[in-house]
Amino acid sequence: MKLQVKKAEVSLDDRLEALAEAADLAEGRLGQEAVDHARAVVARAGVRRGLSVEHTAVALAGATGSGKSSLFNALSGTELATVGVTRPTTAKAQAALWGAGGSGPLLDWLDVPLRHPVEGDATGLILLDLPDHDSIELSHRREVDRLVAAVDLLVWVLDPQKYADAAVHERYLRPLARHRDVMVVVLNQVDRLPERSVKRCLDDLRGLLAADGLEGVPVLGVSARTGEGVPELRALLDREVSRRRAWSSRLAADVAAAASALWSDAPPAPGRVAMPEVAVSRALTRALAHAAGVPAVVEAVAKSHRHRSIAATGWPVTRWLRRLRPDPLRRLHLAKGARSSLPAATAVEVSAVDTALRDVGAAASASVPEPWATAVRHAARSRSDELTDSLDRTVAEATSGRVSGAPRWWRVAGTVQWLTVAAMAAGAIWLLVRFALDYLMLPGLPTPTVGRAPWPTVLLLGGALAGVLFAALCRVFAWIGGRRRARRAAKALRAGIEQVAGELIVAPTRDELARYARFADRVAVAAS
Ligand SMILES: Nc1nc2c(ncn2[C@@H]2O[C@H](COP(=O)(O)OP(=O)(O)OP(=O)(O)O)[C@@H](O)[C@H]2O)c(=O)[nH]1
Ligand SMILES: [Mg+2]
Repeated sequence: MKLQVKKAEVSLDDRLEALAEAADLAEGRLGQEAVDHARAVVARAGVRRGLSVEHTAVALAGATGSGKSSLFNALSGTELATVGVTRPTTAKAQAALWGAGGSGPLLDWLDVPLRHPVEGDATGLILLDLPDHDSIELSHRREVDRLVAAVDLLVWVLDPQKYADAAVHERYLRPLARHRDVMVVVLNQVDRLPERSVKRCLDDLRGLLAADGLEGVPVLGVSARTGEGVPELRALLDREVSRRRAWSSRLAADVAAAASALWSDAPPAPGRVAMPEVAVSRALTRALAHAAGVPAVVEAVAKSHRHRSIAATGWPVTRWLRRLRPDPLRRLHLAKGARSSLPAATAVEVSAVDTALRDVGAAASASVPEPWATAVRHAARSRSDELTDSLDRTVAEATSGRVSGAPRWWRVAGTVQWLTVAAMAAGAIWLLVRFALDYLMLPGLPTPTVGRAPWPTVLLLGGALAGVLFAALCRVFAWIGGRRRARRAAKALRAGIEQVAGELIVAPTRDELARYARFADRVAVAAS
């Protein structure tokens, strides 16, 4: 994949900052080793740039007997390094310094106490003779690894017998593929090869290096014994040292390598990460609503309205019976903070929520590579244990106030009902008075009639009939009103549930996606 960020545009500072942020963003998402490595690179870079940038630390690294110490002596024109026949010979690194002034802290940091200023131009070259990387001594290998990770320029000293050894290619050269700008490979002991084989050997070595991802790395044939190729190598090193860029190229290569370790595959170009829209789906709202007992609550809202409507507008003769029954909504105990009497979500409801959560995670992570996709899926359910309480609270809030609030027509209808009772009572009393007078054989009162029906009878029966019929009419209105209230309650509940889902499910998912997008952007900048 081609990177959009051009090398020249991003400074080392910016890349280090990007790597540090990428490591922080990757914490807990990616392997801890890669995260720690990135942080170590940032820390090491911080130290190296604070030390002498006038000096370039060049290490001669290679297998035992390849001739590192011999080459060290040949390059420095000294006999400082011990060249031995017993293997391994060099146990501790030592340094030859061309222009020692100010190099102390750098060599302290490199932890190389053996230092030898040499005659010649004060170029700023610090040449290090390393122990053998393939040593039987663990301390040698440690010393090599430490310095290979820290120096500014690496010279790999190979020899005709062992230049193809897997050890150096697999352990060092291939992992350092990003460091090709700060690497030189020499084939030492070419004096031991017949002249016609030298070129073939060098070509073979170049082929192996290309397979390591190190195409274009300078490859020189030299002989520490005869001095062949040594001036060329020295000139190449002097050129690099005079540019005073090896230290920053090395750090840039470290940053790039650490960034690609954070991103196991090739990083995408910044801004290219497709961010899916995460929203509260209908399926999710429905699943949460069912789990929270919304259908039961909505039904109770309708029933409660009808219950109270009948209690207020029903036939007064029988409606007191209604008052003995509890309000269906109050019976659910939905008050805030209290434990409601709603039945707990069934297994089917719980698994429906689970499926809906998984769907949200799957949709959000579809275009995200692993292991970030797993992190996004986890984020979708990271707060799911808060769902039950939050939904209970939302249901309580959305239904509070729905038990009170009587429509004005209830009072009018109630008054009308009392008028029918009053008519009934008047008729009854009138009839009773008539009955009493009759019983006492007193002269009766005149009884006016409506058509042929006497008034007291009309009042009694008419009142009763009117009351019952009016109560029936009120029931129709109560039913309609109940339905309307239930609809309103359902809407409020849905809005509340959508809010809970937004807060507890969608927001953490979006946050994780944003974190991933920022990470991808930072890694691309660091790896550029
Ligand atoms: N013929 C030939 N022999 C060489 C050359 N360079 C080194 N040698 C010999 O190879 C042997 C090992 O050389 P050293 O310089 O000690 O090798 P080294 O890489 O420092 O070895 P360690 O310190 O054990 O890692 C010595 O006997 C050298 O004389 C060369 O260019 N040609
Ligand atoms: Mg040696």
